[in-house]
Amino acid sequence: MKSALITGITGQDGAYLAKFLLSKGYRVYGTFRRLSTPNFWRLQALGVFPKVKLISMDLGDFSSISEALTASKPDEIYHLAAQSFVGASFEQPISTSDMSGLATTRILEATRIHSRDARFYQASTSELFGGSQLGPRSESSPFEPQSPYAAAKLYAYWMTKIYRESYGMFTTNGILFNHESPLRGLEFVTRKISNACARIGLGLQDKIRLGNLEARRDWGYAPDYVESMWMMMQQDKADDYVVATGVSHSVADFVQLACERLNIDMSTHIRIDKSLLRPLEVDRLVGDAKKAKTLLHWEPRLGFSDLVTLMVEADLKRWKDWQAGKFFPWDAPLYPDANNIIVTRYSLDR
Ligand code: NAP
Ligand code: G4F
Repeated sequence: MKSALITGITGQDGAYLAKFLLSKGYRVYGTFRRLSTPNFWRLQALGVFPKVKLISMDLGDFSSISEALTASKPDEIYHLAAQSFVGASFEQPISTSDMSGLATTRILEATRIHSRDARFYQASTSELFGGSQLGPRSESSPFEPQSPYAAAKLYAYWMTKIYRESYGMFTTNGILFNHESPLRGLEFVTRKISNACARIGLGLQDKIRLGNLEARRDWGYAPDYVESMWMMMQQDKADDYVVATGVSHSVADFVQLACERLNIDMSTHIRIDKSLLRPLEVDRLVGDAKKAKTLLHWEPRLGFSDLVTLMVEADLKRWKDWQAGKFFPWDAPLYPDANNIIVTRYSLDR
């Protein structure tokens, strides 16, 4: 039986990947960090919580990373843990550089020392491309990071390649474009919209405050994307792959479809909040996943319209079940009203 170690198993991708690897017969270990309140709701929602082995680890702590490797003796390491929110990276640029950048070197170094034969996956991102180019981005497109998050991830991308080329280790970069699901964190725009629309539809909320409605992203479905991670790790030779649907939509498109699904009048409920505009924006991102399609035989299964419907319906069902007094693993009732969160970096600078 193969063993896999997933850093960041409590996140969106970590939970879906755990479920996928269990279905493939892996023994799955996952790292979590100590919080004042445990955060295992995604693993519980997918029904895999009792099936994974959990190891406490913090990305800033080399000894805990080493212990995670020696305790799990992994054949495959999926390094997903990071400060993953671009917006927060402007508010916390120094810790983001550490957790989304330098931490990858801590894990690569611990892997070189303790698990040199293990295969290593780095959660790279379409944010590396940044910039203002119009066309689809592939593995050979130039990088032009536009946020502390993207700069940190670019460093991690290069370190992953450097360990491959210096030490002959199997290290791979999955350059994944945005992927979403009902398990997406509530601060990301898609889930913010699906959750707010569900609440508006039920009369629990009146307005959604958003930033740049014109930004365009290539949005796919997270369960499809975690499969590509595993496919990269099964190749004879380590390499880097772009994973994307090849189609981009604007934030306004997402809002419009979500509102249509629930018969909500978009103009009545949407408000633009300038404090949510980023100091530097990536206006549009669309990917060219030809290499992944040809060599990995990976294909996205769920399209944009079905993704919006799936997310809106999932959040609507949750709020209805909650109103009916049902108890189930879920994040939204514990989340503060977005209006109560001050976006310091942006509002102070404007
Ligand atoms: P996510 O839901 O935000 O999950 C991030 C994970 O990292 C969580 O388990 C989190 O733990 C953990 N983490 C954060 N800081 C940590 C620390 N200091 N020590 C230990 N663990 C820490 O992100 P995701 O959407 O699943 O994304 C997974 C990875 O792919 C990230 O590296 C992200 O940058 C990258 N990526 C994501 C996308 C996308 O569209 N989703 C696209 C490209 C790349 P808590 O649960 O305790 O917060
Ligand atoms: O949902 P977002 O916060 O995702 P973003 O910045 O594209 O980053 C996500 O995808 C990356 C892959 O490309 C990952 F690497 C990263 O970890 C993360 O998963 O924002 C999407 C777009 C942005 O242009 C943002 O400015 O939506 C725009 N937007 C407009 N109003 C908003 C809002 N974003 C958020 N979060 N909240 C808003 O109210």
